[in-house]
Formats: sequence, C-alpha cells, structure tokens
Amino acid sequence: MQKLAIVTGMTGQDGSYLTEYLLNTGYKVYAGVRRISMPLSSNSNIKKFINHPNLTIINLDFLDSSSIQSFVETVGKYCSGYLKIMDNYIEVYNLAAQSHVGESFKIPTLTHQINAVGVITFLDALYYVFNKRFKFYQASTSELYGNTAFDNKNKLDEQSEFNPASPYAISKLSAFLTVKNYRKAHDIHAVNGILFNHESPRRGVDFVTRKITDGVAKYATGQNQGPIQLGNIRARRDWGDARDYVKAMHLMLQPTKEDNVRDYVVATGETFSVKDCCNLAFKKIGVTLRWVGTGIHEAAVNNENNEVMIQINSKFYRPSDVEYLLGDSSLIQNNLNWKIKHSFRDLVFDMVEHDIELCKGKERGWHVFP
Ligand code: GDR
Repeated sequence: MQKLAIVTGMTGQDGSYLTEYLLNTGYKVYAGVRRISMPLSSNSNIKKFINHPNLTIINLDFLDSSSIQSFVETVGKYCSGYLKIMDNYIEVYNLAAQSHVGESFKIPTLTHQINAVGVITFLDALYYVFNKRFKFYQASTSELYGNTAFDNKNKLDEQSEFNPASPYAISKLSAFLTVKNYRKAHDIHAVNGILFNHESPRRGVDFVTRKITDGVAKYATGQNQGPIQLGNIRARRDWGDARDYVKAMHLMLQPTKEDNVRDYVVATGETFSVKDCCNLAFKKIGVTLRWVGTGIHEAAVNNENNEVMIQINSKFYRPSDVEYLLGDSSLIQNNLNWKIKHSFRDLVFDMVEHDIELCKGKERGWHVFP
C-alpha cells in the first residue's frame, strides 16, 4: 500500500530533497508551504517535481496556530481511509524553521515562535487529529551543543551535554524537549534528528558554504563584485551532504524495534574550518589562496597575482558563535544502517560546479542523488 507523509518546509534545501526522495520512493506527500507572492514554480529547489501527481501542497504558516490546526485537519480528511487500516501510520517530517543562526540574534522572538511554539502547536494538532497514528521527525541540530566540545575536541554524540549559544539553539532545544516529552508521555514514535551542518547546491546563499561557492563561481565567470566578505573564518564544522542526510531522516521513522525509536546524531565524523572550505572552493577553479594578516585584517589573496579574494567583515561576526563541532554518528550507522556517501571535498566541488553553471545561465538537470 502507498505510504503517506507530511513534509513541512518543503521549499528549503532539506524539505525539497526529502520530498523528492519520498516521491521517488512511491510516497504520497502532503507538503505544508507558507503563502508567498512569488509563484512556487519559480523556486528552483522544487520546480522539477511541483506537478508530481502524488504531491499535494497546502498552505501552512507556523506563526499562526489556526493555520497549523487547519493544515492538520485538511490532511486528516485526505487520509482518513488510509488510517482506518490497522498498523497504518502517517509519517510527519517537521523541517519548517527559521534556520539562520546569525539572524536569530536579530529576530529572537520570531525564531522562538516558529521553532519552539510552532512545534508544540503542530504536535498538539497532530495528536488531536491522528491520535497515535503518526510518526514524527523533528529537525534538531548540532547547535544544541554550543561550545561543549570546544575545549576537549571530543566527538559529540547522543549523550553529550547541550549548551545552546544562540536564540536559534535555545528555540531548537525547546522543540527537542517537546518531542521527547511526546515520545515518553504519549508513547508516540516522535524522534529528533540531531543533524550537524549539511550542505548542497540547494543551500541558501546566506549560509557560509554556499556564499563561498557562489562567490567563487561569480569570480570564475567574470561576474564578481570584489572579494568575498566573511565573518568568523576559524569556525569549524562537521559538514555533510544534505542528500545523505534526508535519507537518515527517513530511516529514523522506519524502525520496528522499540529500542531504535530514539534520537540520533547525524554527522560525518570529520571537521573543517570555514578557511578550509574557501581553500577547497578556489582550488576547484585552479586558484591557490595565500592567507595574509591577522584578526579583522586577515585576507586571502590569489597566490599567482596577489588579487584579494576574501576579506573579513565584522558585520558577519555573531554576538556569540559556536567555534567547533564534530559529531559521532556511530549509533545511527549501526542501528539503522545509515551510510555517508559523499565527502566534504566532493560536496564543495559539486557546489562550485553547480554555481558556475547557474552563472552561465544554465540550470543543471536536478538529480536527487548524484
Ligand atoms: P550554522 O551555519 O550557523 O553552523 O548553522 P552557517 O553556514 O550560517 O555558519 C557556519 C559558520 O560559518 C561562520 N561564518 C559565516 N556564516 C555565515 N552564514 N555567513 C558568513 O559570512 C560567515 N562567515 C563566517 C559562522 O559564524 C559559523 O560559525 C547551520 C544552519 O543550517 C542551522 O539551521 C543548522 O541547525 C546548523 O547548521 C546545524
């Protein structure tokens, strides 16, 4: 029988890959999308599958409790027949979020409203409409750890301490606890994926990896407008490929063994600095960077001709930043057989290649998993 899923946040990087993956796997997907003035078909993340016969798009605004309630009731009506059959569940993937950590310092209340209160409202509506006949995946994050591992450089796992360092991380910790509470109090298959950073050609350009690959592509195609401006280039992240990570989300809602219904860390086990990302991205177009200066005056120049490629701009510093993240995803690899297929180097090269094609006015034929 065809499986059913709800995906919120479909227009974003993860939402678009996950929806595409579920549709390709034969699911019927109900996607909650915020109403915007631009037509959805102009969003390059989703335009390849927006007319798929198994995709139903329904308005959903996480800032409005009536909208959440009405979204869940509408989906409930669509699936009432499916849920009459014993042992059928609807899978719910909650990826809707204000996901920019830096921005959350400027809009803390809105961030909390969407990322924390929105999750309570959504779970409450789901429980009201579906009772226990839904499984719930929550997009949680390595930002929960804050700078826990900075001093000892330990790998972070499901047992590590949380120490959130931004309004974003605080809101996500609240949602994490809400999900755990639904699992324990109501015996619902509700789990948190503690995902470390994950990138792709569909990443927004205000996140650091895509900002870099976009800047490199503009330089390579003669469209650059001066050096790329960055903030904390020493920050280190455990960067994976979003196309591997949406598979982990799906796996987390499939286990039948009770012990495996739990929160999981999803990470690569390798860490790179923002500087490493810059070096790799420029390497892809044959440019070797040389780093000069210190602090706010640090810059990267083209080793061949001394042209300045990267500058520091304090505008991109955060009031408090997470300096070092490195995850241990042994548990999900062992329990659910999740696999890492793409390396960070391949990922950065793929993003640069994609951005160069975009700059040349070509749009790559999207493949979910290259
Ligand atoms: P992050 O991702 O905050 O880790 O959260 P981001 O790419 O924004 O920042 C990573 C690191 O790079 C430093 N940095 C810059 N960041 C941005 N955005 N722009 C810059 O110019 C810049 N210069 C340096 C940052 O300070 C930071 O240390 C992402 C999001 O997807 C979250 O939603 C998710 O939960 C986590 O990853 C896991």
